Amino acid sequence: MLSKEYIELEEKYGAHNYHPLDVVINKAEGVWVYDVDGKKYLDCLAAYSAVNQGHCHPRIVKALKDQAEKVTLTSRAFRNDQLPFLYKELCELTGYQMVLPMNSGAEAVETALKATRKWGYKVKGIKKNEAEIITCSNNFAGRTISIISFTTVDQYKDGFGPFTPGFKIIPYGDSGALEKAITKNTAAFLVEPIQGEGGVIVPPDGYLKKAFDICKKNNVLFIADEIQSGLGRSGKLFAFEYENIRPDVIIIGKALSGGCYPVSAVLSSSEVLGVFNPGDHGSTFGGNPLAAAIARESIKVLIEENLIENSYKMGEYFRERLRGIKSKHVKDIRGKGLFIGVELKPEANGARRFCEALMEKGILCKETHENVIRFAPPLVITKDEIDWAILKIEQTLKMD
Ligand code: IF1
Repeated sequence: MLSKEYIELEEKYGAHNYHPLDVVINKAEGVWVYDVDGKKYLDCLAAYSAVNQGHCHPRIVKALKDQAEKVTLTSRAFRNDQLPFLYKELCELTGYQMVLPMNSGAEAVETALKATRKWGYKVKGIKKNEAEIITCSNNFAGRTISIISFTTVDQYKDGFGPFTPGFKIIPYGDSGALEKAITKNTAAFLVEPIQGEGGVIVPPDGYLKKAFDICKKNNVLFIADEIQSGLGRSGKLFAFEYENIRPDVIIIGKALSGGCYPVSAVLSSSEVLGVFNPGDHGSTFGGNPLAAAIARESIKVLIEENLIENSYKMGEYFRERLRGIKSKHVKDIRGKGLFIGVELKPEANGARRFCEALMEKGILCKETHENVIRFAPPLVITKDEIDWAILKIEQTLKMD
């Protein structure tokens, strides 16, 4: 079948909530993906950082197959033999005391919002239904009604109201605004240590530390959404480590399964996650043995194959090579580890056309916020592969 025919089928029967590049992928391995015509591409999106370990990592695929032949789903009405080990291994790796597993990132964000609201009532003593959560402009945390209630992108809200109350939005990167926004009803502050969808925005040095200290001073929980920035993407296990803080709550997803299955989780103290009693919260698939087995192996691969270190080193190298490209279109090159944004000038007429040109040359990227090209390949990428990519990126950025 021709790629055009797949696209027609998809457009005819599927809801049009996406505008993908017209590449139909049917095979992938490591940093490479292949389309139905057999053309090979370097994947510089890595499924929005879900495929940090590389596509179809043999160890993760094996864990998936082995577990799929044993038991896939018990529901949480019964116990399974994988989940306890996922809990223990996650806590030992991160130093948190408790884990609550979900599936999608949005569900884990919702879980963190519920946990911190309940903590606000039961532990902090906020009056019933008065809890507030402070979030930042330009955030992205998912697509549920509560989460879009605090988006600052009009399109994400348009037509979906009424919205969930209880959120305040302050400018990202402004710790003074946080201090002013906190009241006695503030339960938590939710922040991405690096904003992904926002355009790979790295906040000013010291911001996270200042915000964290302000939260501590006011008995407000600091929630780090590490769904995209976490698990090695930024060159550290978690992006908050750059500022030596320990958030009260962290949210992870995406690469927790190496892209092989939807797995997400909230990690925190027993004081916070301890607010949940049986029946308060849950999910049919959350914590299932297939998810747990895949996540366990995905974490081991990340650590044992030194992917976090590789992300740091290759990220530095990638940015250095990008800075060496002379292009009239480039306004800024930024990021940490292999979480890289190239912001184009407004006169460049948008990043989409550059992503389309890169696709023609065998590199898959996705623009974000109109004028930012994001480069976030799987963390297994090598120097040679970056050198290969740079030649193509250079040709593309030199277009008119
Ligand atoms: C889409 C962006 C990336 C996230 C953070 C929570 C979630 C996400 C920091 C929710 C999800 C996604 C979702 C995807 C596109 C994507 C994205 F461009 F929108 F911003 F990655 F850069 N917190 N990010 O980045 O996780 O429920 O999707 O598992 O098409 O909506 P999810």
